[in-house]
Amino acid sequence: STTAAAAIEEPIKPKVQVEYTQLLIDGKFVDSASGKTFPTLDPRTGEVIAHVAEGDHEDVDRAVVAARKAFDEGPWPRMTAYERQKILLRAADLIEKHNDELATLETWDNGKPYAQAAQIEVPMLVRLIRYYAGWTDKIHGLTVPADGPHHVQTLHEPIGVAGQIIPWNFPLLMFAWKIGPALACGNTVVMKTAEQTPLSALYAAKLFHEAGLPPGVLNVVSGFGPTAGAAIASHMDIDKALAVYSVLEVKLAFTGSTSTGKVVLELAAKSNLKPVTLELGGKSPFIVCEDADIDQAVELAHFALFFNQGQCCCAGSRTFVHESVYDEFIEKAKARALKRSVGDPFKGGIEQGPQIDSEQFEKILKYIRSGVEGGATLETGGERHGDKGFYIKPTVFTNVEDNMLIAKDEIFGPVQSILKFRDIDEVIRRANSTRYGLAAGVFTKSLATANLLTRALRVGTVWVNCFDTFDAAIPFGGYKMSGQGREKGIYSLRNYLQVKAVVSPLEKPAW
Ligand code: TXE
Repeated sequence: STTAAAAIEEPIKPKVQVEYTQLLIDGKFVDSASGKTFPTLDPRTGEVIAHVAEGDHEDVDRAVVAARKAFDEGPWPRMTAYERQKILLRAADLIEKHNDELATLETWDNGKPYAQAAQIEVPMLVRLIRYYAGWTDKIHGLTVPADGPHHVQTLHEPIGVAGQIIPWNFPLLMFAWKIGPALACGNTVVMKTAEQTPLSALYAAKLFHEAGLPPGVLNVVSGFGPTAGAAIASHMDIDKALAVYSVLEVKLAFTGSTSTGKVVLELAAKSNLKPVTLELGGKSPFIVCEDADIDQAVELAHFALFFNQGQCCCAGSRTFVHESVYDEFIEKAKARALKRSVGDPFKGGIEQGPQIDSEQFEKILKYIRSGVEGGATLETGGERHGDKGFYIKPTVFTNVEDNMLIAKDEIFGPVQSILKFRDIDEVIRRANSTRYGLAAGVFTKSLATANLLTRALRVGTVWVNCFDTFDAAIPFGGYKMSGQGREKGIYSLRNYLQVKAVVSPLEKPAW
C-alpha cells in the first residue's frame, strides 16, 4: 500500500564516520574546559549525529593565547610568503583528496543536497584556498613621493589574531572566505563555527595541520553565539597572569543575521575597538523586465530563491515582474516550484533537502502564515513536506505588496514572493526601499536597461542575466544594513592588513 511505501523511506546512511568532535586549539584536539558537549542534529530527522565539545569563554581564551603566541613567536608571519603559499596549496590538495568525506559531513550536518556539497561547495573551498595561496607573495606596499627630502615607504603588515564567527548555511564556504585572506596575509585565527554545523570545519582544519600549518595558527572553537561567540567579539586581554599584552590587536569578521551583527559590533567597540567586517542579511530584488525570455527568467528566478533551501543571504527573495509578462511568469513559476524535487539530500536527483533546524523551520512557517493572513495569494506549497525532519514544500506567493512582512523580512527559506511592477523608475524605487543592500538580479535583453539598473540599485552585487555566480576573485558584501567591508577577491586582503608608513631622511642627518 502507499502508506507502507511512505513508512519505509528511511534516511540514507552516510558513508563516513564522524572523526573529530573536540575543539582544535594550538594544533591539538582537546575537550572543552568545562567538559561540556552539545548535540549536533541531522536535519533530515532531528536526531543526534554526534556530541561536540562546547567551547566557552575559557576555551576562547586558550585559543587566543595559542593564536597570539603563534603570531608573536611562531613561524607563520615570519615565514617567507612562498613557504606560506606552499602550505596553503598543500592544504587545498588534501581537501580536494578528501572531497567526498567533507561533502558527506556537510550534507549530514546541514541538509544540503550531496551533489551541491560535493560538486560546488568543497570545490569552491579548494579554489578559494588556492586563490589566496596565490596572493601570499603578491602583497606589498608602495614607495611614496613625499614633499620633503624623505624616503617614504608603506609596509602592509598582518593585523594579528583574527576572530571569525560564521553561520550554518554554507559552513565550508564561510570557513574558506574567512580563513583564506586572513592566513594569506600572515594572521592567525580563532574561528567559531555555527552551533548547527560544527563538523566539516573541524575536519577541514585538521587537513590544514596535516599540510604543515604550525600549531596555533588556526584554532576552531565550536560553541554557541552568546557564550563562545560573544567571548571572541569582546575579547580584550590574554593570559592576565603573564600580563604581557594588555590590548590585543585583533580583527573581527562576522557573517550572520543583521541583529546579531549589531550585537558583535557593539561588543567589539566596547572591548578594544577591534576592526570589524560584517556580512549580514538581505532581501535581494530579482527584476524581470518586459523584454525578458520568460522561460529563462522563471528558471533563474527559481534558482535565485530556492538554491540551498532558500538559505542564502543573497537569495533573490523579492521577484519583481513587469506587468506585461506577469501572468505568464507566475503560471510558469508555480509549475517550476511544483516540479522541484524535495527529499533526502543524500539521494541523487534531489534539489531540496530539509531546512537547518526546528527554529528556522518554525520561523519560515510563521512567515508563510503571515503571507496568507496579509492577503498575498499562496499559489503552491505553504506547508511541511513529509512527517519528520525540517522539510518545507517549495512555496510561491503572488500578488505580494511591498509592505507585507514576506516582502520586507529575510525569510531564509523556500518561499518565493512575486511582485508586479509597471515601469523602471518605479521598480528602482521599490527595489531600493529596504534596509538591506546585499545583491540584486536583473533580467533583460536591453543593454540600456541593464546599465540603468546596475547603477541605480544600492547593493553590493548586481547579477545581470545570471545569479549566484560566485568566484574566489569576485568581491562580495553589502550596502546599508547588509554589512560592512567586502569578502573574497583582492578587496578582502584589506580586512587583514594594516598599513605602516616608514619615513627616513634622504639627506645626511645634521648630527
Ligand atoms: O543567525 P545568527 P541564526 C539570518 C537568517 C536566519 C537568521 C537567524 O535570516 O533566519 O539570521 O539565524 C553566532 N555574539 N542569517 O540565529 O544568530 C552564532 O553562533 C557572537 C543570515 O543562526 O546571526 C553563529 O555562529 N556571536 C546569514 C553566527 O553568529 C553570536 C546566515 C550566526 O548566527 C552571537 C545565517 C553573539 N551574541 C543566518 N549570537 C547570512 N548573512 O548569510 C549568535 N552568534
